Amino acid sequence: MKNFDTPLHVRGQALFLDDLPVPEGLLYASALFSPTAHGRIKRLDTRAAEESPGVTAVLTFRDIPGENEIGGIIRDEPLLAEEKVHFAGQPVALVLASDKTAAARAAKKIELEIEPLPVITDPRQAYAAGSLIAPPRTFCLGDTAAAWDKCVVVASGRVDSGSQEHFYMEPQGALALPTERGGVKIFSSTQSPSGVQRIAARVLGLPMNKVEVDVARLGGAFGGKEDQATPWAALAALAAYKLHKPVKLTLNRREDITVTGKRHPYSSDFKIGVDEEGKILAYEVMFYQNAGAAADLSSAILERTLFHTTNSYFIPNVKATGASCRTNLPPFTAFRGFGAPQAMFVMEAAIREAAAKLGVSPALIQKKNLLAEGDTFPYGMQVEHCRARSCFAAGKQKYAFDEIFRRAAEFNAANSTRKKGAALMPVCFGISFTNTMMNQAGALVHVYSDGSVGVSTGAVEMGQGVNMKIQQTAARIFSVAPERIKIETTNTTRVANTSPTAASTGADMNGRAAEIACLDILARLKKTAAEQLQHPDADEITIADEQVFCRGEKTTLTWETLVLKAFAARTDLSAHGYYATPRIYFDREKEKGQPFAYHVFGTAVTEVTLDCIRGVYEIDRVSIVHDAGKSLDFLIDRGQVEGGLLQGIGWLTMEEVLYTEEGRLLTNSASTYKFPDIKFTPKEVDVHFLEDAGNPYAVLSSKAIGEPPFMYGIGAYFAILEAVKAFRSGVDFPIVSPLTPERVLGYLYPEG
Ligand code: LUZ
Ligand code: MOS
Repeated sequence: MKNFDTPLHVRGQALFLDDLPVPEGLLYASALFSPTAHGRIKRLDTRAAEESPGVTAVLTFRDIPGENEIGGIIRDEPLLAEEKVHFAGQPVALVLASDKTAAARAAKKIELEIEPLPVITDPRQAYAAGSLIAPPRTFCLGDTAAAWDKCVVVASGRVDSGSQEHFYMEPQGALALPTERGGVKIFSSTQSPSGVQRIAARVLGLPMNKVEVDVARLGGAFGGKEDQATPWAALAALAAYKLHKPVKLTLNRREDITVTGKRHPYSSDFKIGVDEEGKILAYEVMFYQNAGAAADLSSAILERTLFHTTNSYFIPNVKATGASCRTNLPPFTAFRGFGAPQAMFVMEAAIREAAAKLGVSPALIQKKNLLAEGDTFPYGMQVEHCRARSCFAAGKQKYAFDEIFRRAAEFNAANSTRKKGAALMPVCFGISFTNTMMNQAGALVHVYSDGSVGVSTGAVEMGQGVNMKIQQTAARIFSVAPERIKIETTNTTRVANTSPTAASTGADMNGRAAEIACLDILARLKKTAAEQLQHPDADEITIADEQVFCRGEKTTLTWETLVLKAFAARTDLSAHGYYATPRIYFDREKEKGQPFAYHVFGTAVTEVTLDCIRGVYEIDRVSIVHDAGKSLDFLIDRGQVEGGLLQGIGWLTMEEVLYTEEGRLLTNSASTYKFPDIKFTPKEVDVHFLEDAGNPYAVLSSKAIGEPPFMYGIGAYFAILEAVKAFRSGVDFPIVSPLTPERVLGYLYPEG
């Protein structure tokens, strides 16, 4: 099956926010952003802007009828700045004009005077100053203090991982229409329609039923639109509500990069102890998360960091502490992996330190400590249906890991200016929102009298193919052609109180909700069929390929005639489905529980070649064994694995987000912020899906796919580092990402 959106994308026919037909009287919005990272607003004069040609109005926090507060988890973020600004890029005022240029021009005429205050950009500095989003949290297993004595090697170190720009193709934006009786309808490029609805209602002082949010599709999101699509939607809604006019607010690329949050930079300290066989006996880690100026999702992201402290390994004694540190940078936010990649990067760095000290290969320690069935995570959950070892074993067999390392060593012995490096990267990622409450989903299914089907769920299509998977699910339940199933836009009036499409759970949970609704209708149809066929037992009716069977025998009824008969017999052909992930819970007092429905496993091996004169590197090959359960669609899942991998490689190698000490972003365009392009892509990517891998905890035995593959990219960092060490041994390199060619060159020639 091909993704039904693909032909639209290729022809340019897919409608994104900026492609929606423009309503009569549309006003364009342009925001004024704080140029200063921290300061007190001394003067805000909008008169010149108001008199600028084409301008209808200029709005500030004083125009907000409800609460000037958009914080989701912690209420610490105003929509529009009041007395103070906390980061460069914070919205201060909104200009509405008859065209985009007039709005942008007028925004520049707003007079804003800010008295600067001290700026903190470093999380350790914020921590030392006591500037925290929430109290630090600690996850413990066993007793690390008692374990160090039993270790033959104890290594410690510091790891710094950088930020990452989402660079979704479609920038942030929203279109808001005033509706009858003082409501608003918002078209938003958001992963979280209900989140937008809730916050816009709060800002406008309206009940949620007066705010409707509709989402057709997003041009990418990667977590960047989980929380941070909300301000733009709320601002557009504010203007539409105040001015009784349709309003469109879209950020241009430079604005988007500058003012929106990105992946959290982390700085971490670790200590690891192993025995003579390479068994990890103890691991301690302290994570300093750079949260930026407001909480946003930082505490949830830190929680996922703690959950993924030990990645795919069992370690009997663990102590992991995380602190979310408030700085004066734009609030960092969700990004594919949601804090887990940062934790796994530290774990892998620690393994390398221990391996070097013990005089063994990192692969030996990795293999020795892989999770096995029933092992306990530091958060108390026992691993079930564990596939850490089967993925590793399948990879070892299929890709001959030992051979890869041997060939690299051989190459390095024979070449002096080019070096090869290789690294293994096992991944174990927990599936479910770490906040148990969020693990629920709804669906609304209509079968129309002609046999066509409309399915609405809370899932947002952002290019990841969730609509395909839901279409596939409905088609399989009804046993009809997929073309009969239309996936509707995501709309808060059809499916309410939805969780964001995030945490890789979009298809798992919304697919299940759709499945439940479809099964409901199917049962009614079977009952009708039994009546029509004068057969006593509806359980003996089946539908296969649009044909109705009774006790396995073909009947005169088809899908279409059955639906028509059911309609004539006054049968309800609509159903609402609801799904709440079973079994999960988490006790935040004890920091123990069963937060995840299940885990996704896999192993990657990455091979690179380094040019030791220039510091540039090529990724030769990445070979992956991935556990996708019974994939709903191998093409889509393969695309997710390849895309996640490349995004992960980009995070740790070339993508560098740089701020000045004053908290101003330097890398604010594609000319200064480099992300992987087609030429940087590994020359070969081999994805092997683990065979015979079902999964009882997601729709039709599948597994979540979105985030786990991102972390295979971590292998590239350590493969490059291996190549560096082959050229320049005996030097202790700081583990800092991204490992840009510039940084590699510094490692190759430390003397300068
Ligand atoms: N979003 C969220 C997420 O709100 N909670 C999560 O646990 C999560 N995990 C991954 C990605 N987004
Ligand atoms: Mo996400 S990082 O699943 O919005």
